[in-house]
Amino acid sequence: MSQRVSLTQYLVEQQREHGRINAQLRLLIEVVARACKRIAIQVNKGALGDILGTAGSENVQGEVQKKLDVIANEVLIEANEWGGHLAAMASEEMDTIHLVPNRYPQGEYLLLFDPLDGSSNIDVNVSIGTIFSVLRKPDQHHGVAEKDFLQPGSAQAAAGYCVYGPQTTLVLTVGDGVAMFTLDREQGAWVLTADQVRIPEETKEFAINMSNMRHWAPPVRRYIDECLAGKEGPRGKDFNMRWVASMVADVHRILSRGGVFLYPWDRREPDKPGKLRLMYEANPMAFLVEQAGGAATNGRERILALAPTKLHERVSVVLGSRKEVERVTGYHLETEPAAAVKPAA
Ligand code: AHM
Ligand code: MG
Repeated sequence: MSQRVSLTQYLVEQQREHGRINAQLRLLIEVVARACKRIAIQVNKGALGDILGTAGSENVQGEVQKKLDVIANEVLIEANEWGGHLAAMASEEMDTIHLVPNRYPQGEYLLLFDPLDGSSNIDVNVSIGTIFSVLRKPDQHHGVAEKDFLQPGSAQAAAGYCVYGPQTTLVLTVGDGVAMFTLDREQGAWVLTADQVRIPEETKEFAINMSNMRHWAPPVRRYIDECLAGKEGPRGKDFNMRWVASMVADVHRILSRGGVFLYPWDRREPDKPGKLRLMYEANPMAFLVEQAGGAATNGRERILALAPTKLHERVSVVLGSRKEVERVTGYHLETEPAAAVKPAA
């Protein structure tokens, strides 16, 4: 049997041999991975634990919080407060940033997360996940303010997600390609099971919530219509469709076998640029996808190049196999800007 590489060994090598990360970032990633293990244990309890159903509260986006949203958020905060690697955290489930308490040393990093992505799937036993993004604290002053988080995705020091599915898998980039680690439950260890993951350039599989079709902008409608036309249509091939309604699971499939994922702006809420959040959903996924040779845009511009203006800012998302993303983006660029992608709101 070939030698197993643990997450710790992978990170030590990234630090020692490639000089990609420092000790604080290594600790940060290990702590996030440990928190994901704890969340996985809660997820697996299902109806046997007190984790299903709603928490009776709403988050800053006005969405009803599930018990597991709240539990996962608390697990990530508790795990990350005391290690000395962080200055502050931000989460989908918290209105404002969470500063590391004064009693602990302040680190040089900022952590953002969607503690439990795909919340609508919790109670129906479908894959869900945790998404995270790591930024460096700008060092011009001592404290941390929300504006310190408003850095473009290209500034991320690391990003990843953990998918709680048939297997529990942690997917990570520190800017040196994408590595996947599977949780060995008997050992309680993350084991490297894929490295330098590549997304095929072309695909025959798309992911979009088709029920919103009547609300889409023309470029999205055109792209999907052409896919649906199959062999007889302009694409000359049949396409398959998948939609898990957990971005982690849809992106995981795309990293594993290719495909394109779209959550575009649509006319249901015309003043919002999209459903997904830039800082802790689109940016980390875009970093991973680009590191795997794919592409990610908001329909017009590279997601990683967008300058955020708000912590909970929303964005249109098109990501996955490079040639498909280029095609969708090209269709948008051919149309009037206002009809294609709404500006940040
Ligand atoms: P969440 O973070 O509140 O769970 O919402 C994000 C999720 C994504 O994981 C998924 O791609 C999308 O919302 C599904 O939306 P829809 O309900 O329109 O299918
Ligand atoms: Mg989410």
